[in-house]
Amino acid sequence: MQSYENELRTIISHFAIEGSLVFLKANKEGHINSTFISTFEENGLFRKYTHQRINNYVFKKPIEVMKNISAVTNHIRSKLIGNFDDIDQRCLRVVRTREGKPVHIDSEGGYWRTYHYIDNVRTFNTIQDEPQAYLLGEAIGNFQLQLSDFDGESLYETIPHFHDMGLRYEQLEAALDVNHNSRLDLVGAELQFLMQNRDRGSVLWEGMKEGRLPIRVTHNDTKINNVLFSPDGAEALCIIDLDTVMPGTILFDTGDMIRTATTTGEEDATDLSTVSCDEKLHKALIQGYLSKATFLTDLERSLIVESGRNITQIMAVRFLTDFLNGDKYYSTARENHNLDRARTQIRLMQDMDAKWDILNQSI
Ligand code: GN1
Ligand code: MG
Repeated sequence: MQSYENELRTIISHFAIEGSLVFLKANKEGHINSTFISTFEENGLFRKYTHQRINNYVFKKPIEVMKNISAVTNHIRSKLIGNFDDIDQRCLRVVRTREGKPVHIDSEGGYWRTYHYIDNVRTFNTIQDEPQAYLLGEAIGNFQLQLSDFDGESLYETIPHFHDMGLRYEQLEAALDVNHNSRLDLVGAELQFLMQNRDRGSVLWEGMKEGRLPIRVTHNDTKINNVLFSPDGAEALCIIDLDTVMPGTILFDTGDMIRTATTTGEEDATDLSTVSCDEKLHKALIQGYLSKATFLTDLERSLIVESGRNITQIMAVRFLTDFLNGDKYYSTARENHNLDRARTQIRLMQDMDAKWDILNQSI
């Protein structure tokens, strides 16, 4: 970060923040955007901010991303006002530029945004126990409930066809031709498994496109570490990473929460024996979710367990695709990082299949 620090300071100076910058550090969480945390001091008071360079390889229209986020956070805030006195712990707050814009464009054309940093919270990469799984489910259900009266039509589709399984398979097929560094040699079993499971994967996207599943406002990235908990872990306070808030089926959100909150291993574990779907966490998670998601249709309810397997599948396909493309999309920290990620997702799918009847008792 050293060499970059001066440029970063210039970028930050464009945002409407009072006081002087006293500390800056990089944050390595997240696979997509580059993130930095600053501390400002003003009259002896310290405040922290999150600065992110929006990845415009992934998000082609960063300004639309920020318009969505402003609209959605304003809506959620309106629900919190009068009910909580710590609203800034429970909803992201955008800091605009000194010209009043949600994004600053730097000299290289990079798109930057700033939020108030939400301090005194904890995140988890795996769930610790059933009460925590319940809290997480409740938080995702509550997020959807808060947005259930929001006009989804007014949102931009920040990544079109994001959860379109058919398209994701086409992208995988195209990546077979790229075959970066002959990586195909390493993925025979994974590819075979994913191809065998291709048809089953279309159920959510097609159900939505064909009008059987209602379109609602969805987060689309409800992985567990996008939920901020209180320091003691006893309360799920805030859902962050609103980049992919778009119209969609709520099953995309139940799916990603199941994928990330019921697994016993890390998303990039290299020891696959650590990866399994914990049926007790699964049940608690879904019960927590259902306690808030009172708006579901019968078909939505009946597909919740399938959604967990489905979103795990789409992530397996996407990670494998990026591996074959030479790691263009997700940040990686080691040679076979995306392959390791694809393998954990496949292992999780297989374990879900093995436990299918038990998992269906969670509803
Ligand atoms: C990416 O931004 P981050 O790291 O929360 C990805 C999600 C995946 C996730 C897998 C815009 O999310 O779709 O589920 O990685 N986001 C985008 O960990 O592609
Ligand atoms: Mg994200």
